[in-house]
Amino acid sequence: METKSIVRAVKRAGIVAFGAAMVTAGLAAPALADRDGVWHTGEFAVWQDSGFSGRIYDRALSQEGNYGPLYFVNSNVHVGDQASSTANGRTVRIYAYEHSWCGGASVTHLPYGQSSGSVGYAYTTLGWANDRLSSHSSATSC
Ligand SMILES: [Ca+2]
Repeated sequence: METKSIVRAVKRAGIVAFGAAMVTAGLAAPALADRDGVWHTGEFAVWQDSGFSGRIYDRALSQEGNYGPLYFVNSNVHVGDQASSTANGRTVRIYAYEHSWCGGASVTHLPYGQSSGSVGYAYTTLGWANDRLSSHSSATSC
């Protein structure tokens, strides 16, 4: 518990540092607003419906180990096994998993804006993973 809190604090600090670096470089800072119902640069988001529509869960974390207890923003609908489209606004590769805690098969999301062949940073439909995603991480384990 304590370790997870520290990890989260470190990740938040990293996000702030990233924003400050962008401002310093003279680039637009990401309009980051965690779980405000709008996907922003820096956030990994899942939508309940395909085409990036319907309820959303937008979060500036590289890892959510268990979608089970999470709710889409401003709703009483759980995120687990409900996602139909996804987008990675983070600067790291994110894997979205079939099961909680990085279990089962995964869908690779390249860093924001990147694509290579059939692999991209965003998916308007999820194919086999439709209504089956339960966690995500920048690592291959949670
Ligand atoms: Ca947001």
